[in-house]
Amino acid sequence: MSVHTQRAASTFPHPRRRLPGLGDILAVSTASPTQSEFELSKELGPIYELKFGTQRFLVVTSGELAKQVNNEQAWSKLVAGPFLSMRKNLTGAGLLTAANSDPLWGHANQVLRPGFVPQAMRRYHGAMSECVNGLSELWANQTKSIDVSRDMSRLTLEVIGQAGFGTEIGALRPDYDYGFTDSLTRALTNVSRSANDLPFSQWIFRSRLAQFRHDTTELRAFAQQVIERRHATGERRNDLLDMMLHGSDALNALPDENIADQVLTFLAAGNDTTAGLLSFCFYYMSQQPEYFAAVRAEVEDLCGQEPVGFEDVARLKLTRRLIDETLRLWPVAPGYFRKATADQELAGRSIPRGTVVFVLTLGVHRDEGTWGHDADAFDPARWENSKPASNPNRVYKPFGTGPRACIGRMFALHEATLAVAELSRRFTLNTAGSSELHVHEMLTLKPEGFSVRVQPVA
Ligand code: MNH
Repeated sequence: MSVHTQRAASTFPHPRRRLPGLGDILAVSTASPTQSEFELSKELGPIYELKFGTQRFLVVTSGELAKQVNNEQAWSKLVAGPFLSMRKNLTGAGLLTAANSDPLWGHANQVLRPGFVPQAMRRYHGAMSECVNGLSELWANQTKSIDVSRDMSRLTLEVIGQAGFGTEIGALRPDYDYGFTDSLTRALTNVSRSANDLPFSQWIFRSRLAQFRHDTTELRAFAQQVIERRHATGERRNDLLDMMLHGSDALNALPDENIADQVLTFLAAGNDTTAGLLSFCFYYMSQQPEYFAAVRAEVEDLCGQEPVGFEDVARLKLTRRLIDETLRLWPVAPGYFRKATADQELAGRSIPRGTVVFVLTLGVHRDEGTWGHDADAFDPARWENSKPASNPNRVYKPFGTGPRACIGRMFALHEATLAVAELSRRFTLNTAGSSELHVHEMLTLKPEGFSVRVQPVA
């Protein structure tokens, strides 16, 4: 076979400057891969090919194509790219990074599922409320401007620590040093950047590698400590850690070494995602402060002067629309990998079984063919008459799709709705200085350098 016919097999568009052997490393930014993939789709169309070394996959950004790839009959989740790097370097075979065929996935899914059903949120509501109040107290005494993303990470870390593992982390103490939240952010940033790295680049960036080792050691030590403390006290609690350590009548406990992987997975998958969601939501609200007044009115209408209770959260419709619309424009987990389980046609070309596709949610959620000409506009009202699940083509997928979709969806939405409601009740956030949105990519997305002044409600 000649070189020429091998080349002809690639019938999908791809970036122009493709380096022999290395592929598309010049076309996709290491610091912000998914944002540059979105830009590439404007040039190359709704389906194109990327190649990094020996990895090759298609990027899909239209609702039409996403709909096909979401079909469980012919496609399934693949652990690839940064998720593979995360499995190797951080979380092992945790729920997020275990292969579909790994028996540990099925076992952990069965053990943990009851911890995430809607009724389970009732158990976490108290801790969530307390943490939100803790942040309110901090803000009430704050005279300087605050970095929203960093404070949201403190909130979400304390929530998962207390609600999930019965561990008080202290992230909302006034003198908190951001040590652990920053380690987590750095570790994930590193996982994200190393995904498209060349094999030898870790030797070039030795200091980065040393920092990464330090961060992962700290994170793992935390996970181990959480487990050992519970072992030592023998305490039984109705939380995620208890489920993993003890299983149930019908299910064995998870293997001890896998429990640490799961604790790290919850931190890695659940912390900066929810923090990013809250930060983006507050960003849009700060651009149109009447949203603060609207949320305030909704909460007062429903709860008067009482705290937002467990049942109230599901009734905060306007607040929830702000969150749904935020996740449309900034799906903080900006895409997911799928693998074809059968030969088929895609976009008019034949593709073999095994073809890998990255569904770029960031693109699909802004596809004009799906959302109309104002696809780029923040407009919570678009959710008034349609539920997120019944959107055109059913391609609104901030939490992924199929059996491997986000297990923490309810947890995140409950926490975020409660936090937006309670914080808006007490404060309006005004952007201090520039209000341009800069987005940091760390596997997940979050606003960078978004600082505000908190203005207490009179
Ligand atoms: Mn979460 C999987 C997005 C909050 C725990 N999560 C996923 C996937 C997306 C996702 C997308 C699917 C990834 C893939 O297909 O490869 N998650 C989010 C978003 C938020 C979020 C946008 C917040 C907003 N996630 C949370 C929280 C937790 C959590 C909170 C835990 C407390 N997520 C997970 C786990 C998985 C996952 C665990 C893997 C599920 C599985 O494969 O079985």
